[in-house]
Amino acid sequence: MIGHLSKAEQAVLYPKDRRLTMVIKPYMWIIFGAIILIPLGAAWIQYLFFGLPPDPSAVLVHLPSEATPGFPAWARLSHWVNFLFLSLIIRSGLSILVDHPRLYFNNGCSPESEWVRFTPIKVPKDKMWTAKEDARYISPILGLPGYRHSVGLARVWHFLTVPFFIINGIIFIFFLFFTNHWLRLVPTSWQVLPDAWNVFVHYATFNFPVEPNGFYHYNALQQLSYFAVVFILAPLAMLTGMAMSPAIANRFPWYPKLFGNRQSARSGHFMVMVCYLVFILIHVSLVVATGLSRNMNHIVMGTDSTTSHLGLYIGIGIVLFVVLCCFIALWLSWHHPRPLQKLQADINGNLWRRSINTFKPARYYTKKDISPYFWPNGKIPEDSERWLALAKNDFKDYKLKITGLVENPMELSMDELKKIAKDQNITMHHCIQGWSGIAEWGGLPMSKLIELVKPHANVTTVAFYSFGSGLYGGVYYDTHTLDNCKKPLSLLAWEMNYKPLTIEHGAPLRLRIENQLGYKMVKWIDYIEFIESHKDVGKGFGGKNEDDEYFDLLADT
Ligand SMILES: Nc1nc2c(c(=O)[nH]1)N[C@H]1C(S)=C(S)[C@@H](COP(=O)(O)O)O[C@H]1N2
Ligand SMILES: [Mo]
Repeated sequence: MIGHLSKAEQAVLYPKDRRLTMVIKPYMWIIFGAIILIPLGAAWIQYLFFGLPPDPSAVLVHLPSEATPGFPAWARLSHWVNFLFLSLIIRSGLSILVDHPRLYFNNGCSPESEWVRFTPIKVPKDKMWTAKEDARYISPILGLPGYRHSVGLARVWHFLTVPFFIINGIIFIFFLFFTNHWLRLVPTSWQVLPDAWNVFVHYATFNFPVEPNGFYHYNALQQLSYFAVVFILAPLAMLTGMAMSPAIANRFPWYPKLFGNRQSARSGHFMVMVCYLVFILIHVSLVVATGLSRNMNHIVMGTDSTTSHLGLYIGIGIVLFVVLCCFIALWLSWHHPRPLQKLQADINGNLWRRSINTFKPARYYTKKDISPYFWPNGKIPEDSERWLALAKNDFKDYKLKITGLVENPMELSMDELKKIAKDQNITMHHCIQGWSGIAEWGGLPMSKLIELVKPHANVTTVAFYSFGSGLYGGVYYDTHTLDNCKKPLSLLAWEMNYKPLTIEHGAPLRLRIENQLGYKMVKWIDYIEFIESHKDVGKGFGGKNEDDEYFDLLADT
């Protein structure tokens, strides 16, 4: 599959160590154990000491008689469309997850504070260990596009699918309430709760309840589960997903707090996925166990035939089609990544440019929020003779060059930069890989620099070039819209957590643009260039990671 890639790319994407594990902290085993064992235990106690409760499926008080039986075409169609989209979303989500294979409940992502890790590696304490090194391999059978550090393309699939998944959901809910089909899905009486419990006691103790014909009725537990998948899981997936956006979190910092914090939102997003998987597993098992052919006639053909196998055959065809789609997605990812990246930019990049990217980051965090740990990323420019020489002398000879389409090109030493102005912000950093951290940053507001150099009227973009190189070699750089550079909190930082910026975090100078993801914040800055379009530099996609790793593009303006 990846045979056409260069040796350097293969070394990153297909490393020697491809072990995947799952190490869960004991306290989380206890919580998960309790969630599973308490209801099971209660069901068994009730069964053993008080006997089996009556089977409510025989009575069905909660299903009003006016509900039309069967599955209209829109319900069947959206069911299968949903299956396709969920396959793509979950598989790409797994690829994103293993790019930072740890989940936490704290913003700072300190090593060993994770409640689960999917890597056998403990973060070494005696050397620099970057988040990129920490990324894990996932088989393309599970992940889309799979392999290692393919988060750019995984995001392309995740975000290409999400709008259509949402539209499909909206269409489904629209039809649901415009017909009386909703009566089948939405409980109309609280009686559904005790009934669902009674059904659960039956299942849990292997006294299988009377199976209502799903064409006419669901049992109470079934109805509650379907209701929860549509009206609880799907919205939770979207809301926790949004809590991970830097543009949203740094403009409305209260928002991720609805879920605890940014990392518990990420953990929640993962748990929603687990709930979907558990639901799919039980749903499919029961569809098979309670009359596969008949059930498939319901959801494929919309008929209640017990003799025909047509629904089953077509259903198998649909499943094979979804598998084929997953293969095509994989093939496209590895053979035609660029058009995918552009398509995603055309759809979401434009959508976001007009919506969340207009948000102005706000000052919100205080000293006590500063994370005790901050993951480092990127390659220290040890292969740059110029940077090494400057570092040796503590950057006393460093001069920041500002060139391009400006009235006043400049070369400024650190002392000169510091004399212009200084601003300090405490903000949350969002790495595309999934980790975050809160830190104080001190430095020159980009807006002040822009005032000094006076860009020409045709400038739309500012490019920042590093002394360091990218993952596959070549100068690391990234671009930002002039508009984003002028936003409050956009800084050329020489200070982190009230101390001079360390080598690890980008000395002598690094960028902070707080509505953007981490990879856009160039460290070890060499020079700055004001340009007409990001297409004029590098390979023309707006940054080193955009060029080489298909990270999110800035939308064309
Ligand atoms: N020159 C350079 N700058 C870079 C990178 C890099 O690889 N090279 N990585 C980026 C990424 S992906 C992130 S998340 C942040 C990390 O900043 P930190 O090391 O201070 O946490 O730096 C960004 N700036
Ligand atoms: Mo990052």
